Amino acid sequence: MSARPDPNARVAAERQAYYQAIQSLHLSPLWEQLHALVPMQPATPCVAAHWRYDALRPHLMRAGEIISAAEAVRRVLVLENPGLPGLASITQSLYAGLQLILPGEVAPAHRHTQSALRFVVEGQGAYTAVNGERTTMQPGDFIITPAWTWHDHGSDAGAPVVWLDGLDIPIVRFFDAGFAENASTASQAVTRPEGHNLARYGANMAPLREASPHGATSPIFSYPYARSREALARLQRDGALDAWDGVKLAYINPATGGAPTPTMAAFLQLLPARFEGKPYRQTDGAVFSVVEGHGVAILGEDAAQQRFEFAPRDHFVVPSWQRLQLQAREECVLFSFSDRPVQQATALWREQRLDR
Ligand code: GTQ
Repeated sequence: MSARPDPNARVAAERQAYYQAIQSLHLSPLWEQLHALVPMQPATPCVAAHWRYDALRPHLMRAGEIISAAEAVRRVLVLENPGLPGLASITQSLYAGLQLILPGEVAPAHRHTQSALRFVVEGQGAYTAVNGERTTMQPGDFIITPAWTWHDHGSDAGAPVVWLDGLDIPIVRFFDAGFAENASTASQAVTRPEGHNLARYGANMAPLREASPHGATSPIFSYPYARSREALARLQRDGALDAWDGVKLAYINPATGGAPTPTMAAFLQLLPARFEGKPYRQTDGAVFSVVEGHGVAILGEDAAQQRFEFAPRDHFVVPSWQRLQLQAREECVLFSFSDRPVQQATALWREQRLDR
């Protein structure tokens, strides 16, 4: 056979030589990567994952034996997305972890430009201090730490306390805008009695002659579970049921009506017993913390479908644009958070509510 030069091979070789020639000038050809850079729909490396509390709890308690809160500064097991190894991220934009405080411990005061939220998972009687005021934690309480505010955690409780930490660490890393400082004392001075904050901002009222203390972040730093839970129960009694969400409310910054932090939105929802939610997808990947009840989260579809049978205190993550359907065996309450305010501020957020 005569060796005819293959025109395709010749072109390919010519292009490879060209790519090599421009590489040293830090130039690269867009046409080789356009489809990946501008995808037809979100193509995230983040995967769906489920952390069962029963399986994880012994390891978290073991952490309490091998290191103190004082030495660890924050004794946390990071919920790391299996698709994002080494990045300490649960989605591309968000960090989540479970923090343990034992009786008598203090997680020392510091501040950072990352915003944080807490959702109390187990135990009661630990506290978080923000801005000279402490809030005592009860299971299901939603607590925020505004960016650049001094905060320390501690416990006068008789038993371990565990909460979910949600932070915008990957967003701040993306913008290279991270600053942090350690305080000179482990516990900040308490200058206001507990509940002062809620009296000033938590009754749909506000002080007359002062601006909201944390700018774009909610002036309320603790949203007690009892109140949020009662609102959901009342709406359920009134029949205000959504076919996709059950009864779902968003936590708000009362000064703006928007999300409680500039980067993270948070939600609480009730699924009545035997609820079979319709499927939906949203561009904000979401982290769920199960408060009450057993149910199933059905993610994806067809061969790629995954079923997470969840129980109280379990956590799971739903990646961006992944189909999700929620089913409740008994009455369930779910907390969730996402980067929705960032996506809305940048006009990126989308959702699709599907019929089947
Ligand atoms: O409580 O300040 O899970 O700074 C990670 C980083 C918690 C906190 C985390 C933090 C904190």
